[in-house]
Amino acid sequence: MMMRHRLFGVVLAVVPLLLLAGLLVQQVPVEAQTDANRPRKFAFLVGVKDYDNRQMGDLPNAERDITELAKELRAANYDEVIVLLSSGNAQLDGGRETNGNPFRGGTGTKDSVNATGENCRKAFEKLLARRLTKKDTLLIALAGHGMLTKPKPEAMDQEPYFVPKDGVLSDPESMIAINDWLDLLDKKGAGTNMILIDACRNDPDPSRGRPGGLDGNRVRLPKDPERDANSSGGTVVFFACSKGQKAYESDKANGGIENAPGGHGVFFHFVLKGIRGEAKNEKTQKVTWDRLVSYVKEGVDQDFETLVPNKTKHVPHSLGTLAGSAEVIAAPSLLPKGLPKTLAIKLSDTETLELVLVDPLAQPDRGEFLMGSSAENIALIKKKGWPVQDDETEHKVKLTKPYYLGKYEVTRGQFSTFLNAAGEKTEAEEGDGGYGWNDDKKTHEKDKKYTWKNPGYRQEDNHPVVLVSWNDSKKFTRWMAGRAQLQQVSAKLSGRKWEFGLPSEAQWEYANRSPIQTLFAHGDDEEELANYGNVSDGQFRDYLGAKRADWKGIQADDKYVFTSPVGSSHFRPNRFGIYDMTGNVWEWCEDYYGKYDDVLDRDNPIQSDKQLNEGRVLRGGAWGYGPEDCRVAFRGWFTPDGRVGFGFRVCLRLDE
Ligand SMILES: [Ca+2]
Ligand SMILES: [Ca+2]
Repeated sequence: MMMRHRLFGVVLAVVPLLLLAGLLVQQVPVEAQTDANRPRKFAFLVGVKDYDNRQMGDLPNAERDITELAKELRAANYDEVIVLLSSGNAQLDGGRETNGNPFRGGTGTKDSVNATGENCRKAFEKLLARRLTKKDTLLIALAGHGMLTKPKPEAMDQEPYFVPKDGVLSDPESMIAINDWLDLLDKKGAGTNMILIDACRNDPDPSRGRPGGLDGNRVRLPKDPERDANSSGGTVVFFACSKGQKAYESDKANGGIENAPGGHGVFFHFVLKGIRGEAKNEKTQKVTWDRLVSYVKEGVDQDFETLVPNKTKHVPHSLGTLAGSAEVIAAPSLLPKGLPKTLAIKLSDTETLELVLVDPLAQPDRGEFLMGSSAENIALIKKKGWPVQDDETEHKVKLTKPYYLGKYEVTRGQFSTFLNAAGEKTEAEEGDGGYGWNDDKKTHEKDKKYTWKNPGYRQEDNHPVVLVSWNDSKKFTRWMAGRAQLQQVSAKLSGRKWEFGLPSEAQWEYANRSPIQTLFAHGDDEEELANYGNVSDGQFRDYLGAKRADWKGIQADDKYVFTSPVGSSHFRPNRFGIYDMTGNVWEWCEDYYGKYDDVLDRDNPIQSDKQLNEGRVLRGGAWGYGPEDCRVAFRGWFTPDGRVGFGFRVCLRLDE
């Protein structure tokens, strides 16, 4: 366990300190084209999560509904996407503050995070002042509370309102009058106006004694123009529920993205799934309004009980029809294209290697993340009294291709299957052994007797293989490729090109971090590591006895002194369902070790050029290492012939 200084420390010291300023990747927004004859697409989206008026309950998922919708529309090249929110909810953007602006980039948009009534009205008027034409499309989405004015003797006097962040229920002027906006759309709107409203999650003022909030029964659509065969467009509204009903949110609603954090309104969950491809016409690759409406209605009807048990189902209500087949979104391509979530490659009659799909583009951060250690994390590292490394410069990385990572570290049983089948030996076996554990001295030492068969501590076949060099692990992945080919893995991957190897450092870090920017994959508390991975822990401390003066680790007991079986039930998997990325054994990565700045400005970075030396990257820490080395950004390295307590996990890379 004292290897760090010996193996990593010396050469780390010669890595020059990188200058952060030079590494920031500038993202230049793409200017929208301004061809006057081209049909344009606009979106106006409002999500209110926190209300100034405490009388109105917060709606935890209303903003997420809107921000996720905004991402999809931008990805589909809407010309302008205007977003108003009630807060700069940092969690919506991969957990990072972005100067109060939850989006970076996009197409010529500026978001306000302040969805007050005045801001909403001003932004809406400004949009309508842009001389929308008959060819243009405008999509409006409102997620928050809604209300009807107090019932009067003449029931038709009730007016429907959307409640902005600062809405005062007794003052209709402070709110957004849906019918006024429809009048405006009639005069100055686009040719096609599509409106999604989920503003009936509950009545904001329960004392008023009315069930449900806003529904479609008081909405006055613009008069349907006389239509001929060539006409198109119109104005349509789609409400989350029907009269008197309550709409619900669900933490299980993920908008169609597996493992997405948080939840959605049930209505927007299906809207998102629909525009992410579920409601598309396979032939035209478009999601039209009509298809979306029927998809959402059907989805809510079928899955409501699963998403919201023991509540009364709500029925989405659509008003109006569009002439022609107006599209909401064209060519949605965000859901994984038929890629299986897991793959299993048989190595022998008894050994199978399981892989888990990591599809960055299908994640909420769309594959964009900050690799390395933030200033905030460095401050935390210092506060904990751990050494600050100079090779973790924070930088933006974008992963655009799906990949499969081993669900577990490669086991001893799997590795011996390979050696037997391929007639291979490891470098330690052929050469002068490797570093193993001396139980008497309670330290690692180099000796000919140490190989993967004998690391100096007891291992079963389901433990991770150790004392394999980078070269050994590459041989294993080449053999795996042959096995996968025989098992026709290409057919399972829709004929896409693939290759087997080790994960790149970026792929490794993304799979263990997204969308979290904390020190560890689970958070910042090192003692919690005992639930996520096998590290140097209280049990190891006690085992060391007299040697414990040198000990570094967590006080908690993680149940294992040396390696643990892969995927042990003591440890939880990470967000992608992958086990032991933190701790157990160090994992070789494909990259040469070096400065990060050689791979900047590249999507899907991988350091394939030698920098300092032959060293290859190792990640994740191990059973004998303290929490400072098991951080998600920590980078170890060793020469490719190194055989120490290192193991690996395989990666199947797809080329698109
Ligand atoms: Ca341990
Ligand atoms: Ca590991």
